[in-house]
Amino acid sequence: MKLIHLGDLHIGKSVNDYSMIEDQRYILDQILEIGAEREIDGILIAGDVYDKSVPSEEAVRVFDRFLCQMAERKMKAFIISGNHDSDERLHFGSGLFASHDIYIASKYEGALSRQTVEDEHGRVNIYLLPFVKASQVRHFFPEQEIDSYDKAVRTVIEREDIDVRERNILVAHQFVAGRSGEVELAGSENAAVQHVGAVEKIGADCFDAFDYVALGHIHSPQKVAGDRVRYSGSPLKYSLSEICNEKSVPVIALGKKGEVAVDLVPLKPFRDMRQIKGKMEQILQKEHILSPEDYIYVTLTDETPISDAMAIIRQHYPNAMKVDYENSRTREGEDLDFSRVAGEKSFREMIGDFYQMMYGQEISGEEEKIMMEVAGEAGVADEAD
Ligand SMILES: [Mn+2]
Repeated sequence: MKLIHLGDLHIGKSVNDYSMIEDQRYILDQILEIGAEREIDGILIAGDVYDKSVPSEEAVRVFDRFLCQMAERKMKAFIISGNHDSDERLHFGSGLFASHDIYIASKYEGALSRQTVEDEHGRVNIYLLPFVKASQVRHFFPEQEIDSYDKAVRTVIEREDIDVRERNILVAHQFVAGRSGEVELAGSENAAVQHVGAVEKIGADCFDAFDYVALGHIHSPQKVAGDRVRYSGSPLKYSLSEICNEKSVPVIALGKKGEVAVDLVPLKPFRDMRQIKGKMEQILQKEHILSPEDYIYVTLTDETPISDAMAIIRQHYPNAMKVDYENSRTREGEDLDFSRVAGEKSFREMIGDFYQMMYGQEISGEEEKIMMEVAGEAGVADEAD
């Protein structure tokens, strides 16, 4: 049996004010093509189907089309909610969709939804765990002491009657800490994920009963514990910090019990998100302009700032997202050891040095006076400083 593992689609997301909807429709079509080529039986979607709990009309249309195409191609779908999804809205129609082998679990109701599919090697049980917080699980098991996400997920799994002689898969949307070290964040997860506390981390060993765990929540593709517990990552780059991520879809081939092979199939986006670096003059040379429609992060190495740099760049790269500089001035800034500087200099001297660094000339008496007044009011320096 072959399955595709997806997560963090975030349909409807905008990045730096650019709507990703066209890119998302394109990548979902590509995923269906990969599925058809590899003759997959089903798709696991590990939460964050939508970017917002109230998705836009466009976003709903894109997901509706994806579901219909899966059904048309006789691919089964196993879908859970992520923290970005509304459990009620994602639940809509799920009772009817099940007759087309589209299974959606968007809310934990005291037991996991389990779907069993069969192939020549026997049964495969697919357990669907929608995104849960400790408080939601505590509600169903008031007698248990559930004070962390780890305890919550363990409680949920323990009460399932998992037949470990059969093949078992779990689809979940949680922050799972690997056996060795930390998971690598992509940067486009929401702030809550990035500042996740110990309370929200789940030990990977609670998944020992499963042959494969399809995780969502973290946007960088990675394995968490061996090959069989992994994050598929988002199918597209959703922040500039993901420029170096290579996005892919894991295709899981299940053989006999104990035989799991994961093949990462690279995805080719409609528009890539990438960085270009150089002097303005160079980057605008015709022969250097490749795939101008890409989402571009430009780092200019010109020594003098260029006014309206973004407007100039967008004439050639209409989807340029950000411009910054890397030159002797920014490097000088990096080299400064601020703690040492602060330890030895007065506030007045530091302001003078900073002004010199930014404008390449000495601060005037008038400007210095204003700075000292403001600093005095803010309480960071007194007049005598
Ligand atoms: Mn997400």
